[in-house]
Amino acid sequence: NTESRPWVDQDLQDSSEISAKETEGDDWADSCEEEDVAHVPYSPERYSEETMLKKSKDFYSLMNQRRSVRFISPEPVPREVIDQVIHTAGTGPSGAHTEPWTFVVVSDPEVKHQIRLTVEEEEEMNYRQRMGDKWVQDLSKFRTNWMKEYLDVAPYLILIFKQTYGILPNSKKKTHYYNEISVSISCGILLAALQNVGLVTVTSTPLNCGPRLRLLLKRPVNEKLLMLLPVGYPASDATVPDLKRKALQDIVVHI
Ligand code: IYR
Repeated sequence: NTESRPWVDQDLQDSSEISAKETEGDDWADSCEEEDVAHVPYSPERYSEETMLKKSKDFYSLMNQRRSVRFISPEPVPREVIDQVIHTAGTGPSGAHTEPWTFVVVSDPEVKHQIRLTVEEEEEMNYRQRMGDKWVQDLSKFRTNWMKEYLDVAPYLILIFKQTYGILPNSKKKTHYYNEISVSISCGILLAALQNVGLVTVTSTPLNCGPRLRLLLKRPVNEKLLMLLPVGYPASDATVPDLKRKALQDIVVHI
């Protein structure tokens, strides 16, 4: 399977790469079916070294305040802000510019509740059986469990799907190179964009919920759930574990 798709690095394999097998023998587009594109000049703003340093520190300070928050306020958030942060996430780089992402924004209380029921049912089995004692022990300091009140309470749930392949207007399949890492990068940009507007989230990757949530949200089979982000303002009594981050010298190597 890997042989036929050389862009799939062994280390980047995931369950969706394996399940791409099921699509074998289907009608894939040839690259000649896509149009050529013009190359145009690019000259973005350039800053002085002093300004660069200031901006790099300011951005660090903003991002260093980001925390995974599991206590979210029900207070409404402007829909336009959510749309705009997703617009920003969509600026991410992607394999062969395939933009293999779908952001499903759920604000309907009934659908949020269905998502909660699904996630809690699967997470209870994850914590009780699938994850195993070591994993559950490793998480105990975060005081997480399978109960996810934020899935009802947060004004928005953003479910990020990776499109494992595209579907062209002629209904042939289009290869989405590096779709998992492309969408993951886009999620990182989304987290930064949320932080930038003072909203909070927790990066949840609900184990074993993908297929059920995909069906619940009526998404096509080429889409696989990558991440679920409950989004809102932090609850006034929100707490976070008092974690420390690694020092710069412990994460960088200059050669
Ligand atoms: N997905 C579960 C468990 C979990 C796993 C890791 I790794 C975390 O850093 C936190 C939680 C949950 O959301 O509770």
